[in-house]
Amino acid sequence: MVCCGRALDSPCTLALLVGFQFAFVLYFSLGGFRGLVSVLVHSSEPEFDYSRPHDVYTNLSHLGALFSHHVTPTGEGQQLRDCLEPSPLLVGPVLVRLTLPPTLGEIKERNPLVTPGGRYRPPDCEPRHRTAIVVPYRNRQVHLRALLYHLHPFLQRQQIHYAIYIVHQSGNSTFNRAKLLNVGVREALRDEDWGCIFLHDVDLLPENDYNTYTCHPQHPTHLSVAMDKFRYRLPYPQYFGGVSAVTPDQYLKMNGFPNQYWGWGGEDDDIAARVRLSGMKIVRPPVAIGHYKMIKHKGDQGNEQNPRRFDLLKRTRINWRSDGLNSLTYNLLSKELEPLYTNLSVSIGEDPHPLLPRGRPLKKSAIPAPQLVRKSPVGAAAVVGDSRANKPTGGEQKTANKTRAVEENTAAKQEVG
Ligand code: UD2
Ligand code: MN
Repeated sequence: MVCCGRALDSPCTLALLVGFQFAFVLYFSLGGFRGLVSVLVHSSEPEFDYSRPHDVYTNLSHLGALFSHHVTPTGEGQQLRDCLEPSPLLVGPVLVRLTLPPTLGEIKERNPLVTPGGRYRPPDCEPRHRTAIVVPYRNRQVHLRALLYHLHPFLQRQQIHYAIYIVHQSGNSTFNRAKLLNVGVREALRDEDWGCIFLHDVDLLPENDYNTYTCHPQHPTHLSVAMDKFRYRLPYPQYFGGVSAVTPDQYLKMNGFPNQYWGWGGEDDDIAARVRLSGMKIVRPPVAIGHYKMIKHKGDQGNEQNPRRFDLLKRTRINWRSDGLNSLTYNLLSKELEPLYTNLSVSIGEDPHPLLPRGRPLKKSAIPAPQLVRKSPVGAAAVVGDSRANKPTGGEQKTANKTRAVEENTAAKQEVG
């Protein structure tokens, strides 16, 4: 330090100046303070460049070729190898098309391997995951087309066996998202022994295909952790809205979802509370992966804010065991295997506390008499207009048995609890 006490032109001062300059340049080239911290403290978060997204149909052309030449990749009768994990088809960030989605016919043309009901199995390997995507729905045709255009290729690149279920609330009564989800889970499990069930808003489009549509074996997963709507941050720690996933066992453990939330809001927080009350926790992908874009929209008629949601939330602790999968009632009006999705049209009854259009409660005398809804007996949903519900075909028998076992199991658990 002796030499530094001298005049400005001393070699030591010069060296110090050059040193500072170097440190300054380094600091900014590493992205300022944040960059410096991430270099010094090694971060386990993966990094993706969202400024250069891939087309969502990238890497799928070889599947189209397999289809058009009717080639079985490993030869007739030969067993397929297990699909690799992670899928070699993944690309990371994908472009989200928010406006003017193609027609359903055009989307089908781009997805030749999707079979009626919106189902898919990888043709060239044995899938490791079986996932049902359940979407609560009413009157959002443009959003639905955007979702189908985006989600089909997104899931095919993940090489999973999947199906998309649209649970359409028929009639004009107040929308009930959580109850529609309950219906979707139950009906999907009657179809097939799904290992994982996704609960998916129609207007949310995933931006990174490393966000795999699979379940954690022990805990419910919340996938939409970073949305453009919330500036790519989790709005609050218990947040469970948007896109989440459960295994059938996890779903049973939490007695499904509440049936009493009519109108907008609260049901997602109730579901999050159920996860905790039933002894599980919420798991999430890293923020860098769980990116979603939400198609901008106004509030829907018939889905006004639910003024009772805060009161209901105070009672989740008391209500969750009696309100849920074990108290679910509905009428399945129809089930159609559309080219890109399974359409479940369902009557789920009336809001017992309906609102006037501007969100004010109706006077009691003006409330219509409650619709008589048949309670679905354990193991057989009350189905109208679908004879297969009473008489399952051979193929359906296995999964129907599994559903029944699952439902009986719930009943048993309920008694113990
Ligand atoms: C938030 C949550 C959502 C849910 C909702 C409160 C996000 C990204 N999502 O969504 O998961 O908790 O708040 O209920 O934070 N829908 C129809 N037709 C209708 C009304 C609703 O199809 O008329 C469906 C559709 O799938 C939609 C979902 O219900 O995406 C949620 O409704 P929203 O989009 O109006 O509510 P939002 O965006 O505030
Ligand atoms: Mn929305």
